[in-house]
This record gives sequence, structure tokens and C-alpha cells, in this order.
Amino acid sequence: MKIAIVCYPTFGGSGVVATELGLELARRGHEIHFITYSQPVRLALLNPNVYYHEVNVPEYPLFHFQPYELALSSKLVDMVKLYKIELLHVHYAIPHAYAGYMAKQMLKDEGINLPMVTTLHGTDITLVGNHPFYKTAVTFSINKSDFVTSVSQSLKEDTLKLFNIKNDIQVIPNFIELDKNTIDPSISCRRSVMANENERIITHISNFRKVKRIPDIIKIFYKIQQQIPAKLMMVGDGPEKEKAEFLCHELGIQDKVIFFGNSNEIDKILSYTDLFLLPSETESFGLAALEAMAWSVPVISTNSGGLPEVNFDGISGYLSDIGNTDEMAENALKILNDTTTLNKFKKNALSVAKQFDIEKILPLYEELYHKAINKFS
Ligand code: GMT
Repeated sequence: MKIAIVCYPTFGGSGVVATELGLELARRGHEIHFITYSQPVRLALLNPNVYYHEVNVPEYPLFHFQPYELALSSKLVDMVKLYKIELLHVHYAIPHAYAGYMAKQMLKDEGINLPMVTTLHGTDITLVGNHPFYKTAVTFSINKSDFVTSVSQSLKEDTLKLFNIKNDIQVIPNFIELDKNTIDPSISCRRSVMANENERIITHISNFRKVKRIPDIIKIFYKIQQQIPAKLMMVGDGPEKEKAEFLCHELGIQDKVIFFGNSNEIDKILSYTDLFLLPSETESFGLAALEAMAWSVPVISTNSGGLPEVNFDGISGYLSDIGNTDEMAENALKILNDTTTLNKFKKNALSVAKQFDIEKILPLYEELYHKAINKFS
């Protein structure tokens, strides 16, 4: 199949899911066209069957806001015609499903029927899409998609609760490529760069937005390091980072916390990690938790959104109510205190992650694409 994928290319779960999905489809022989405003972070272009078409938005001083949706829909129409693309898969209702619908209409005018699959990721629904200023257009875009998927059952329920949706929503969970989880021993990253032999390594990875409750991470770690020797790896960048660094200074733990910023070495960091923290206000899925589990890292998370569908309480880690940092620290210590328990949780984390193996999830997308293309042929 010839498929166009539209996503946000930045650091963040939805862009990662879209990129990994496209790359795996390309490995399976499909022709994949990424259409977005900059090259997705995990996209290696020198792959057979992979194309990247940049959407350029010309600056014009009269415009306070440059019309990205216009440029995107235009580019979609041009690329569909040029490469004879058969299907459009947009990740995020805002503004991609909206621009996709416009492209569909323009193509229809020329006698081309382009099926559109929209995948909802969370922020486009629970955090931004729900805003009264966007809601009408988001509802319209979801209802006008030919097929809609959501990354968890919880996100599906939220979408149906928050919007007047007439379409079916199929849950296709996020996935992980387990095969690639081996570190080449010749790569010179050693555990000793991060922590001493006797210290447990605890990690958090995100875009440091408010929804991630970054201060809770510091509070949980503060309690852990009072009981056992430990180091905290803070990976990522975003608006809450400075506050977090300040809090570490206030608590006098700055020497035990490493702030990496955005890193392309997540795999190396996770391969040495003993515990992952994700105390978010909400997560439609929690891809970062799954990525940690795929490296046999147990997870301490909240029980909000789709997290209980990924992190199994008492098995791959523990889940607590939002903001209950005392309980999260106690649970972390339960896991970290002795090596036998830690190893049991590590093993469980990996076996839960295996349920989300790309080999199991990708065929669900392929089947949906076939259904979408057949609907219009
Ligand atoms: O929250 C993030 O880290 C980024 C965000 C995004 O918009 O890319 O992630 C959302 O999509 C991911 C992939 O499906 C999910 O794993 C995240 O849980 C979801 N974030 C939220 O729901 C807050």
C-alpha cells in the first residue's frame, strides 16, 4: 500500500508512534510518505520505501498566525497526486484530521477518493481538543474521518464522553519493538557514568509539561533517597524543567539528580534503570512507561487515564491516586529494597511489555488500512 502519515514530528509520544509505525510498515514493503513540518525525530531517512515531504509555511508579515493547515492540506493533495498515495493516516485530530478532510474534499473534486484514518492520542482530546474554541472543529474532523482509532480504551471512553461522536472508535494500543532492545557492548556508556555500584537508578522521561506533575517526581525521589542510595535521571525538556531544578536545590539533592535535556540515548539510560516514575495527572496510554517496561524496568505511576491498561498493579509496578507521593515512594521502596523483589518486578515488566509487541499490534493497522481502501475501491 502507498500510505501518507501526518504527525507532530517533535519529541512526544504521538510522533514516536507515528514514526515507528511508518518505519515498520516500510520494512514490510509498504511505501510510506511522512508529511509534516520537520523531519520526525526518530525518522532515519535512508530506509527503503520511506519518503519525507516537508510542509513549508511561507511567512507573511500581515498574518499574525501563519496558516499551517492550509499549507498541509495543499501539500497532501499534491503528494497524493504525485505518488498515487492510496490512504491517509493522520495522528492527532488537531489540526491534522481537519487538514486531511480538506485535502479529501479537494481530491474528490478531481475524482480521487482518499480514505482517511485518524488516530487519537490524548492531548488532542483531553487537554486541548476539548477547549470550547476547538471543540466544534475537532468533533467535525473526527466524525468526517473514515476510520478512527484511539490508543487506549480509556481514551475512547473520554472521547465519547467529551464529544458528540457518531463514528465507531477502534482501540489499537501503542506498541513496542522488543527486538531492538539490546545494547551493543562496544558502545561506551557505562552505568558508572550515572551512579555508583550501590545506588539504584530511577528515571523519568517526558516533555516536562504540567500534566506530567514534575514536582511529584522530585518529591517521590526525595523520600526514596532518604532510605536507600539512589540517583534520579531526568530526561527531556519543557516548561517545568527549571522549577524542578530549583526544587532539587531547595531540597539539597542536586548532586543526586541528573538533568539530561532531550536525549537520543534513551535506550542506554533505560538499560541501566531500576525503576521508572510516571506520576502524571493523565496519560491516554503512557508510551514512556511501556518503553521502560520493554527494558525490564518496573513502573510507579498514577492510576489515571490509560495507565492501568499498560502498568499492572502489583505486577509490572504499582499505581496510586494522583498526587499521592507518599504511597508512590513507599511502593518504590517495596520494589527497590531487595534485589529478589526487584528482579521479580523487572521480569514481570518485560512480560507485560511483550503484550504490546509491534508484531501483534501492526497487523491491526494493516487490516484497517485494507478495509479503508476497499471501502472506496
Ligand atoms: O504527553 C506526552 O508526552 C506527549 C503526548 C503527545 O501528544 O504526543 O503523548 C500522548 O500520546 C502518546 C502516544 O499515544 C501517549 O502515550 C501519551 O499518554 C499521550 N499523552 C497524554 O495523554 C497526556
